[in-house]
Amino acid sequence: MAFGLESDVLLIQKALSSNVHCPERLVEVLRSELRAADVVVAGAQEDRVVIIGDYGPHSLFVSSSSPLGDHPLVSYYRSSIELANPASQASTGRLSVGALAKLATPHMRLIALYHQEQFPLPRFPLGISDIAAAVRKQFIGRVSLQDMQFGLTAAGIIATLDLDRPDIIGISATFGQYDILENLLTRLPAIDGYDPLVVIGGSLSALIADLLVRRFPGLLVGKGRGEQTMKDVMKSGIRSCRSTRLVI
Ligand code: B12
Repeated sequence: MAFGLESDVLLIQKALSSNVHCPERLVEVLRSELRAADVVVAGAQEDRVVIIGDYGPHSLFVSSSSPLGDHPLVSYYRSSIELANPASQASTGRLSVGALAKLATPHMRLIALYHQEQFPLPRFPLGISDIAAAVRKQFIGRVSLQDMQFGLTAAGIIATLDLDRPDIIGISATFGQYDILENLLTRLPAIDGYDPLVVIGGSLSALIADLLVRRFPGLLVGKGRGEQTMKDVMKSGIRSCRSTRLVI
């Protein structure tokens, strides 16, 4: 079969299940294994779709659960997608260049802070996990996560931001984490030629929102549930607010 379609679909399905917690790594694996440039992983953990935009003259679509024709991503982009086999979980087809770009950008990085000295026990980063799932279900842009509990320092976070340059940064701050937040927000403007939209949320941010926007001009502070806020931020097209001070 052209391009070993069956074996490529198997490879994608295997990679989907072994990288279920890390869509970023899944993209890397598929880029290297399939020698493809346009690889997009969309949707939340339980219902992902892999799209290989440059699969020969076509695109290749593989869903982790439902038949592609029933997947909400396909309904959302219905005027931009044509599938050869919508009743299956894998199909070749076509996707417009505009839709592919909309699925891949902007890039939002969500960061959960951690202070071992303040709270040494492990915590599930529920705030950023919920926000990531909600944003991923919107099928606009991509989301990556960083949890400081995996041994990251503030300097390490700044270094990866410098490398990855996400368009939007969301930081979740709770009790006892002001010093790390301050550390990050003070270092961020020192990254040369980088002006992301920075949104802060979580219980501590809500409590000190006014102080934060006075101290760090250009910051957006979300005082409520972050799911809708970050979905709106993704859709809004706002990519920098250096001159604003906003609490929403
Ligand atoms: C469960 C819980 C815990 C669990 C955590 C379990 C886990 N995550 O694995 C445990 C028992 C470990 C815990 C510990 C502590 N907790 Co506690 N905890 C809670 C509780 C009851 C729920 C938090 C939760 O998980 N919510 C569900 C998730 C999905 O929501 P969320 O994290 O709040 O995130 C939402 C929003 O905040 C917002 N958001 C979050 N991040 C971001 C980022 C952006 C960019 C945006 C826009 C929005 C946003 O959107 C999210 C989704 O809707 C809250 C009270 C409450 N009802 O909220 C207290 C609460 C968070 N805890 C509190 C405290 C004080 C503590 C401790 C200091 C207690 C202690 N003395 O040891 C420690 C500190 C932990 C730490 N700093 O690491 C305070 C924090 C006060 C403050 N000013 O920050 C709270 C608010 C209780 C209170 N009213 O006093 N806690």
